[in-house]
Amino acid sequence: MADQRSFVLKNVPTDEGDKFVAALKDHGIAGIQKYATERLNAWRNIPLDIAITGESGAGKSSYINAIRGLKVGEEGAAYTDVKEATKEVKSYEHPSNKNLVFWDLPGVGTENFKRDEYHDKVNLEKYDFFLIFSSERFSENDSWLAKEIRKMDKRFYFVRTKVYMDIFTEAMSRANPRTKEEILDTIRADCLENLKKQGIKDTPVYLIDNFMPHDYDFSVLQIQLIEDAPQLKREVIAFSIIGRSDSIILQKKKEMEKRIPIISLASAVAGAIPVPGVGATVDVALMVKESQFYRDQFGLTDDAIKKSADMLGMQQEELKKKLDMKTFLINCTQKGLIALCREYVISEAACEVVKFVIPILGSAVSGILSYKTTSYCLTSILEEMYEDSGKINKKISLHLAQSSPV
Ligand SMILES: Nc1nc2c(ncn2[C@@H]2O[C@H](COP(=O)(O)OP(=O)(O)OP(=O)(O)O)[C@@H](O)[C@H]2O)c(=O)[nH]1
Ligand SMILES: [Mg+2]
Repeated sequence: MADQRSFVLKNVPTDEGDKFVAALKDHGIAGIQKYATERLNAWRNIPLDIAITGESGAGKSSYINAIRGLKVGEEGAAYTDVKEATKEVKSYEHPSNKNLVFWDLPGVGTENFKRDEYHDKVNLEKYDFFLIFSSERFSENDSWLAKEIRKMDKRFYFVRTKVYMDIFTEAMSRANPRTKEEILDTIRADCLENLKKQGIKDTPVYLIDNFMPHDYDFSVLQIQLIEDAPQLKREVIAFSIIGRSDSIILQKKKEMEKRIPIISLASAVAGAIPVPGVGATVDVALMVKESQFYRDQFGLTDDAIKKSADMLGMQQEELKKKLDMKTFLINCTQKGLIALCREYVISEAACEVVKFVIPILGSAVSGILSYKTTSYCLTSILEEMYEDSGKINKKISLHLAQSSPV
């Protein structure tokens, strides 16, 4: 039995295999289950502190509200104003992950936060990562901040806000307004040029508007945060961000795909529910939990669908029907998933696995079949939900493009 399990562990396509073998050796099957659950939830316990800094009025607090989906006046929203608003450092936990913390810093260079006191007053040392915000022309305070962060050997991105206003103002003020792309190119080139003058050449610049999170570089910025973080921190951001853009859901899908081998492995060695008709058992409870996680991540829960439908001025059911969403046909209960597993087990792909391994392995085949079954099932559900989420994105983008005045 132990040999068979080791065989399964060594032959599954995951770099987590050795850790599972160690857990099995030390604590038996219970060790495997425990390790899998801990590994799947590890991202929830990794702290990541992101400082939002820049001059007063740049839109720092508004950005925090935008990523948390809140408006000033709603419970938990950051206070913003047309005059200096944030007078002390305040932290905002991400609604879906309390360890991902955005720190709303007061503006640099004001009477209350003079530049030479700023570093100590806001304790710049304590953050993992910085976003420097600016809303107009690149300022001396911006370059001072960039250099200060560099001195600590930490990373930052430069974020230019209120770009919708720039485009709007251009249309109002010029006889021959430049195109949206020309204006954005000009702003970007100016920021990069100014950073270069400070000897900073490799810092990305993102152009956003806090009130249009579906547009400009808003979601590109969130994706970049994920890509630049090390694996576990990457999971923290990918699974915490709320976003409807294609790039965000793709990033989420990529991170969720990496979890499938872990779950399949746990299912192969410790699955207890038999798939009728074959000698495979699966950990269906783990699969149910994971498919609910997908639904949550892709904005396909009832609440999330309602929000999207409201935005589009539709009823939930109308939206599901119009987009021909398949997700809701998947029955993510224990019974529903077992039926889906069975579909795989009687498919040709599974027969191939059986034919190939039975002569060599004898009864170890059940572990492999369980692994493949779980993996197939989760991959199909993930794919289906990803597609449905993409359909909603497309519909919303179209709707926003049609209702934008510029
Ligand atoms: N049009 C537009 N207005 C914005 C944007 N971001 C912020 N604002 C407005 O700009 C003003 C200042 O925004 P805040 O978010 O309070 O700026 P802050 O950087 O937090 O300022 P301090 O707290 O004083 O440091 C508010 O009136 C916001 O509504 C944006 O992207 N577009
Ligand atoms: Mg503020």
